Amino acid sequence: MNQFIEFQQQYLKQFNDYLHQQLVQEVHQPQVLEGMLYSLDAGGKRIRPFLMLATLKSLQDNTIITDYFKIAGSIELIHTYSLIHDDLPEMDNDDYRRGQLTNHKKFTPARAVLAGDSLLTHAFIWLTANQLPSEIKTQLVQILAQSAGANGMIAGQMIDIINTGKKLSLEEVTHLDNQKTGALITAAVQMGALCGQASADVMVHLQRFSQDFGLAFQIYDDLLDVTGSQSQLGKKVGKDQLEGKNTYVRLLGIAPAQKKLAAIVQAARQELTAVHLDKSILADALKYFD
Ligand code: GRG
Repeated sequence: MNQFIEFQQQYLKQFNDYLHQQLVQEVHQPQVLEGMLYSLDAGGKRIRPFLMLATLKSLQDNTIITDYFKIAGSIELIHTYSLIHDDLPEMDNDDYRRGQLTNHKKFTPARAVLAGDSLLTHAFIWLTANQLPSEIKTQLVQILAQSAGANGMIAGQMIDIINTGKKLSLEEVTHLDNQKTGALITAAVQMGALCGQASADVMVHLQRFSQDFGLAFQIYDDLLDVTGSQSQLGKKVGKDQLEGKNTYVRLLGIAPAQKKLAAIVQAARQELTAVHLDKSILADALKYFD
C-alpha cells in the first residue's frame, strides 16, 4: 500500500479539473489561454502540488484538502512555465514534453514564451486570491517567489546552461540541482508545512526532508535519462549524456548514482522519523524512488 499514491488518486482528477476550470474562467485572451492549457493539461505527474497537499494532510488530518487546491496549483503553474521555457530552442531545445509536442513546436517560440510568462504570473494571483489570512498569503508568496526566482530555480538553470559541456565537481552539481530542481520541491513542502501550522522543530526537519527529496528527484531523473524510454517519460531520453550535461550518472556512473540515491532516500526518511511523520502520507512519497 502506498498512501501517497492513494491520496493522489483520490484527488487527482478533481485537482486537474479545478486547474483547468479556474484558468478558463480567469484568462480572457483565447490564444493565451490555449497556450497555458496546452501544457498544463498535458498530464504531468503533479508531484510538487501533491507534496504540498500531502505535507498539509500529514500534519492536519482533518483539513479540507480542496480548500488548498489554489495554493498547490500555483506551484504546478510555476513548474509548467519552467518546463515550457526550458524546452525552447534557446534553452534545452526539446521537441517533446509530457508525451506531446513541446509548446513552441505546437505553436511558436514567441507564443510559448508568453504561455510560460502567463503561467508564472498567474501563480501569484492564485496565491493571493484565496481565503487564507493575509499574513499566511504574504509568506506563501515569499516562499514561492524566492524558490522560483533569481536565487532559486533560475540561478540553477543559469549555472546549468553556462556549464553544459564543462565538467563540474560533485559539490557543484549538487549545488546546481539544489537550486534548479530542489528549490521548488522544498517550497512545496514548506508551503504545506506553513498551511499545516507546523511547529518550528517540525519545520526544520521538513526542510531537510524536502532538500533530500529534491536531490533524490534529480538523481532519479538523471538515472531515468539513461535507463528509461521515451514512451515511459514522455520526452526524449539520452539527451543529457549526448549534450554533456552535468548529471550524477555522468559524474559517478550508474551503480554509484543508484547507491547515492538510496542513501539520500534513507536520510530523508530519518528526518520524518525524528518528528514522528514516518508513517505519514508524506513518508510514502519516498516510495516514488523504489
Ligand atoms: C526555465 C527558469 C527555467 C527553469 C527551468 C524545470 C527546469 C528549470 C528545467 C527542466 C529540466 C529538468 C530535467 C529539470 C529537472 C527537474 C525535473 C526532473 C523536471 C521534470 O519534472 P517532472 O518529472 O515533470 O515532475 P512532470 O512533467 O511530471 O511535471
